[in-house]
Amino acid sequence: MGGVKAVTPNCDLMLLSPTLQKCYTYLKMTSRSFAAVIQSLDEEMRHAICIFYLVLRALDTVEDDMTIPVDVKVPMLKEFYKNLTDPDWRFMDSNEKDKIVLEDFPAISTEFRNLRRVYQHVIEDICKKMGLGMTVFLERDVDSLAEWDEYCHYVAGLVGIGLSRLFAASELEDRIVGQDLDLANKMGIFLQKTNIIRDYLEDKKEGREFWPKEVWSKYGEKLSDLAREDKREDAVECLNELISNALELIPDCILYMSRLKNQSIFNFCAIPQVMAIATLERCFNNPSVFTGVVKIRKGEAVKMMMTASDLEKVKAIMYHFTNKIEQRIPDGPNSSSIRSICLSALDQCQTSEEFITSSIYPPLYMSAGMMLAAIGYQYWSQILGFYGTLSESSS
Ligand code: IN0
Repeated sequence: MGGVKAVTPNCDLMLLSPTLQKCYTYLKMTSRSFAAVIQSLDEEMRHAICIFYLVLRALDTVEDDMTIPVDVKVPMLKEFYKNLTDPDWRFMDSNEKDKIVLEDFPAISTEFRNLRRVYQHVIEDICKKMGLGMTVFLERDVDSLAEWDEYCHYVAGLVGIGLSRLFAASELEDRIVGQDLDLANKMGIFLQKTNIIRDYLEDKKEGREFWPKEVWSKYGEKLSDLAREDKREDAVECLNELISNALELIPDCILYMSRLKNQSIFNFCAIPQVMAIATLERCFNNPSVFTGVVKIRKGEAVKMMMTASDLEKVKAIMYHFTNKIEQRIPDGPNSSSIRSICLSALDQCQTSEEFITSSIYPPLYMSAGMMLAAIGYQYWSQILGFYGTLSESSS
């Protein structure tokens, strides 16, 4: 039951220093379900990634805060990495939901300085590059697809690069994992493109635009036009084109994951990836993206987290959702290019019979009972406890 072990934290919080305990408390407050996945990482990696996650969350909270004037925000982002070595730096003027990580940044920076030097170097370097990169897009829109990749590189690709260097530095993974920066970057870009696609409406409400103009300008005068009722058909065509752009990354993400040897690192990487493909499948050809929130159901999410425990199973999940997309491609100007992208992804997801989707994804009416019988109530209650806050909107 690799999947079950995967989400069962195996560290005793009470044994940690008070500041580290605070860090794990903030982790749970900010990342909800993902905190359990971080806590189940092997000892060697766990604290470094917890701190990395919180530092990134702090940086992201500054970037997101529309109440900070741009002339204040730009130097704050550029110099953010310096806060890691300043025991006193904190920021009390944020109104964002995760402001706690800025208000009690000294707890995080204290634990940062307790990490091994190699880990500190990686985290500091990524912070420096990300802070600088974020400022580029405060003053510039995402126009071309190349710029879409560039923006996603700054906010998520760099995370993939940093994580991969941490994995390699821990020696739990081969050096190649920390050296192949292109693949590490793509892991992050895949997650971020999925977020941007899913969050169209939420970002629109907050006056933020992350869909690339090169694509949406084919379907409307302004990006916000895509939310208009009379534009639904164009909007969905645009949505599908962006989803197919994200799907192009699947083969490289699989290649990245195929290099991972450590079970806890594999789970940590695979869980967000399978969530992303499920989210893309939900969004594909779905006009609800322009009218409300599209999220995967809690039951579905839990099932995937438990299943994403080895490469064959991850491939089977990817196959399952890409196949569902492929079956739903509507006729239109992009249908043949979307189809060929799906087919290349499906090709990379070929796996042995025993893992094909019908066994991983039995019909809904059977799955609950089968899963309960298979793994027992004890595990379910534990996992559902951790993931109890996931996607309240459904299931
Ligand atoms: C992440 C990534 C993440 C995890 C594992 C490997 C990665 C490789 C490359 C890039 C990112 C990788 O995963 C988290 C997942 C997460 O936070 N999920 C949320 C759900 C949600 O929709 O927000 C949850 O509460 O479960 C992630 O999304 N990001 C992230 C941030 C820091 C770190 Cl250390 C790892 C954010 C982002 C922007 C995609 C990089």
